Amino acid sequence: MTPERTLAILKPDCVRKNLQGEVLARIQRAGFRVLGFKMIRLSPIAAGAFYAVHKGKPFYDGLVEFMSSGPCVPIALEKTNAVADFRTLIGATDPREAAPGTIRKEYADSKGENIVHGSDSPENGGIEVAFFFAERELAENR
Ligand code: IDP
Ligand code: MG
Repeated sequence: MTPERTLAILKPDCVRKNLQGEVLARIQRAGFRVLGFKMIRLSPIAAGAFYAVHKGKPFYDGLVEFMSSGPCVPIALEKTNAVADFRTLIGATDPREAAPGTIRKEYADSKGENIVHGSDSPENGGIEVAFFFAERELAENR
């Protein structure tokens, strides 16, 4: 089966808590291959564009403010069934509802500040990886 791509983002709360290494280690131990990662600070415009699908929802402005509040770490990942397996690894959006042992359950404080992003479909996995990475930044890993 062809490996699938998904985009993870270690969100600003993850970076502020110095959990980047710990969370990435868990991702790697779960069998994901890291194709690329970088640390950047999103502008409010870039954060708003990335989460454009949520525009108009009550949490949108807070989400944009949070995601642009400090550096974050986008990570391009590859694995068979990457999108679904990654969402299983991170758990439900709200850490209170996340299964025991998931990354959000263990590290997240709230539904808004929930440590990590994961793509929601294989199609969006490809689109979101391309939002942060040029193909030539990933090609060396193949
Ligand atoms: P997901 O990250 O689990 O895919 P989405 O529904 O796509 O969840 O929402 C995107 C992000 O927006 C969430 O990860 C979280 O940071 C934030 N968010 C979603 N729903 C709420 C909410 O009800 N209150 C506060 N923030 C929210
Ligand atoms: Mg989502």
